[in-house]
Amino acid sequence: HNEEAAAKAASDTGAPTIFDKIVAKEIPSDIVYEDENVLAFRDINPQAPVHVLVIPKLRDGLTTLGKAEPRHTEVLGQLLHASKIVAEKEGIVDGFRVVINNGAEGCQSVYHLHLHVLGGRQMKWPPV
Ligand code: DGP
Repeated sequence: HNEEAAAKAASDTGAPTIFDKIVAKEIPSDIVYEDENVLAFRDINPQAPVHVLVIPKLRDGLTTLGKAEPRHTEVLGQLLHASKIVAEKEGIVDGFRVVINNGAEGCQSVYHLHLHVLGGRQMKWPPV
């Protein structure tokens, strides 16, 4: 599958990603929620009627969740809480999914930590 192949081609080099430009508003995005530390914007390739990415504005080493350190616990909590705010704003708070793809085998393609907030349809389990 092409998307999986593309994800597997990407790797955690620590290079800046497109999300830096989205945070800096150098490239446009459809912002759903923003505060001092967190930005949430619609995924360009939505996998559900609601598909929003929630990211830390400052990557601070969090290319992946796998790089998390004790200093990141506060922002990790802010990201989860922002996901709930997004779900509320989008009217899906009673049924939604939060996903973090980690690394090539986890199908991660952008190496700036992001939570996918998905909903607006019946989700399935397992997610395959
Ligand atoms: P992941 O595969 O978990 O690394 O997800 C990265 C997501 O980022 C993917 O669903 C598509 C989305 N994405 C990539 N580039 C852009 C962009 O320039 N704008 C927006 N809105 N989303 C993007």
